[in-house]
Amino acid sequence: MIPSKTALAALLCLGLAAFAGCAKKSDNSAAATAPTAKLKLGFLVKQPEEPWFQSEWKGAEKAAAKYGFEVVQLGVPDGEKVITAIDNLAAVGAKGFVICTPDVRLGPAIANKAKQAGLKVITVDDQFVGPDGKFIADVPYLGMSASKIGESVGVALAAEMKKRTWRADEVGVCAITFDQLETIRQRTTGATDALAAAGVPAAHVFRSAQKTQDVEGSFNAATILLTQHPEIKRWLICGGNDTAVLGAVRATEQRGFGADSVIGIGINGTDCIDELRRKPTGFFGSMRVSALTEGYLTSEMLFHWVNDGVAPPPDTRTTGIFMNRENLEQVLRDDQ
Ligand code: FCA
Repeated sequence: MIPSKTALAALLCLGLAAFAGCAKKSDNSAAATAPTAKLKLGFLVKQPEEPWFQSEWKGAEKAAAKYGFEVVQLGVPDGEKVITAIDNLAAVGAKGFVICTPDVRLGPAIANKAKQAGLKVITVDDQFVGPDGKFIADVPYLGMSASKIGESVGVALAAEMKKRTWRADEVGVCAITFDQLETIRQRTTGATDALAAAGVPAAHVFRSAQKTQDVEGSFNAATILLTQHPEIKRWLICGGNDTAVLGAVRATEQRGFGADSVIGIGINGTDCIDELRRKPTGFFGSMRVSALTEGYLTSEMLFHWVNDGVAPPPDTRTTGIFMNRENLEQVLRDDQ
């Protein structure tokens, strides 16, 4: 079940209360015995209900176990929660945090707040944007090679289209967009560019924006397209992540399209595992990127920065591999 925002807030408070209690205890014992309180580092994510972010947290825990720090995992679905989380991290003596922000335009406020509180910041997935609309380059970032991964979605869609002997001029492309997030814009553009290169006419590429980055948001965006284009009998679906494609596939099913007339390929490879374990659906596969590795690497970089004074590289990119019903279990075994 997806926890409500109120429930998340309550959890956050509970977590922090427990946390403040721990910090107090160890302060007392530190005075009496040895200064062995563990270093605390935060890992803040915009959508804690999304398996992608839960996998990043797992990766962060792996790094914490290796280097002996404590990772404080907090869900920050809006700006207010981010600010409260930073205050609380500072209050318990944390030294830094990794964040996937709920809104990239909060970047300058988050960076300032962290600086005032003496916390180091690394961004993961969604890069901070300044008031001039440009990325804030002096906050280290780690994320997907978005255009390349999008392009490989388009190439894989075209390959499956050809395998099924569908003609490039008969298919419709349903591209679920979320252009306010640059990494997502690059992914969907990469996919549609590759489809154009494979011969799909521009007039058959339909883009529809999600209002929210979840299954419901893309279901609604896709339903608009399907209503507008009853002439299309075979659909290729792409989007910024798995949930974008899942929602669109559900929308096609509601209109009577099955696995034989839809090819949907997502990105992440974390939010589609149950789907790929089911009998074939229009959700054909996903470009799997290792969220575990992203969580691990960003936490490791933060640890070295705080502990050893080694600043992280400004921009680190990850790549993906194609995952479908055939290689799913093997890919999952290889990424643990
Ligand atoms: C964005 C998306 C996530 C994930 C991440 C790498 O934050 O919303 O689903 O794809 O980039």
